[in-house]
Amino acid sequence: MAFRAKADVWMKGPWLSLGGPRALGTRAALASKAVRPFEAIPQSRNNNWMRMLQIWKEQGYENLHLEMHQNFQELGPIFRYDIGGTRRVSVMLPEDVERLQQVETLHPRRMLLEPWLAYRQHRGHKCGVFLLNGPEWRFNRLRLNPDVLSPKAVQKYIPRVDMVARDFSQALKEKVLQNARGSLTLDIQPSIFYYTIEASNSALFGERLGLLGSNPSPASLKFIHALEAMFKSTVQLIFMPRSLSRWTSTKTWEEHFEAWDYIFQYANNCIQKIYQELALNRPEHYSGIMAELLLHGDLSPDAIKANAIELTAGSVDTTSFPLLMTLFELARNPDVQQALRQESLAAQASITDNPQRALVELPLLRAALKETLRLYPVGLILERLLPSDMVLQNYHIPAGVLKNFLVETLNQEDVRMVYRFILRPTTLPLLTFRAIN
Ligand code: 1CA
Repeated sequence: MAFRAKADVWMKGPWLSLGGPRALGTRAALASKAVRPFEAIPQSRNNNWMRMLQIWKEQGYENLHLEMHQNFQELGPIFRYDIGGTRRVSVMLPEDVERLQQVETLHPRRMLLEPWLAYRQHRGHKCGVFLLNGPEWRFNRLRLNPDVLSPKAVQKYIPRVDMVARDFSQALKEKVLQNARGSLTLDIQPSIFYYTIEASNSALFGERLGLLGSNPSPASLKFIHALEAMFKSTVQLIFMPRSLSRWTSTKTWEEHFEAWDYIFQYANNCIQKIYQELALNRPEHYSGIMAELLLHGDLSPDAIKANAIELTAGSVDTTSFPLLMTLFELARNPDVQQALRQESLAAQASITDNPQRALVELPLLRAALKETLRLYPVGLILERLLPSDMVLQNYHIPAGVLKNFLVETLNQEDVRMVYRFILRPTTLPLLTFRAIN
């Protein structure tokens, strides 16, 4: 069952009136009532042990998103449950998320991601921002911002991403034109993975891998498989205490470590090359995020490496699936596709002169990408450990470019999504790319 179809039902939930425009008034009315204790929050019926057994048996938890959805439908906009001895509360209304953000301190804390941490501890590697909490997180984050996330940094690497996007589009066009009917029907997923790896490698390390040609590189193929194995084993391990899983899931731990070993080896290889080149001479031009970080020297080489690994591993699936799903939605919503094409044709000249303008001159494309992320969120949950007690829903919560192509599909059915730490489509209908000018 598709996530989107489910989302439609959500919107019709009777309690959702709370989240409408009258939400503030409703909240004011609620505030006059006595705050109810934590224990009064509706509790998910799912049994902890049964869940662990099921994950162990099925080697995954592919329907987590559907279960969450069902819980919200049955229990309302807030519910609680226990996983591995930790009390958790799930909320989904924007007003509740807003209030959570308001109590956030300079040092927001997330749950520890045990399997990922265990790997790093065991191999003696440092953690990057994704796995850090507290002051250490802030220290790293503040030093990464200027070269990774700031608008100035983004402006610097956009031309590199733009170049890869143009090459990708060109390679696709050549394949389309080789065919007699001027169209190409394929499962585009593997090509998209190569595109995102190529783009990310270019922005991070200033190096082109040449993945857009006709022969896939064995190293990158292995890298993609390792990511897949890492995500799959993550889910098999996160819902069980380590003390238990080390006995019940030895093989899964082995697979998890083996997958990370390859991911680290792959990323290290990229990092080593840039170390050596920077040691030999200082580049005259901008040569990617990593070079900037190393030259600025605000973070230690080990910390830069830890964060570079997260960026390398974290930039593949998180960008590939949204792009894939955007193409799919455009294929089955031809009117929207037409409108996007008009927009990019109008902006073409300006963006060719100045790739940075893509960020401001394509508002419809931007909205389409955001809509894809709403329909098919890569990440299912955003979590925080509460820094202080608070009240939610009147319950007390204690501390703790694609141009010149037409994309078509025969498939109008929704796509089934599965949770493998990232939310991803199981299978995809064939897409047909047709040359239109
Ligand atoms: C973190 C760094 C890394 C790999 C990835 C890819 C998967 C991402 C990771 C990261 C961040 C957290 C995400 C996860 C998919 C689901 C998850 C977005 C970018 C969440 C957690 O080495 O949504 O709430």
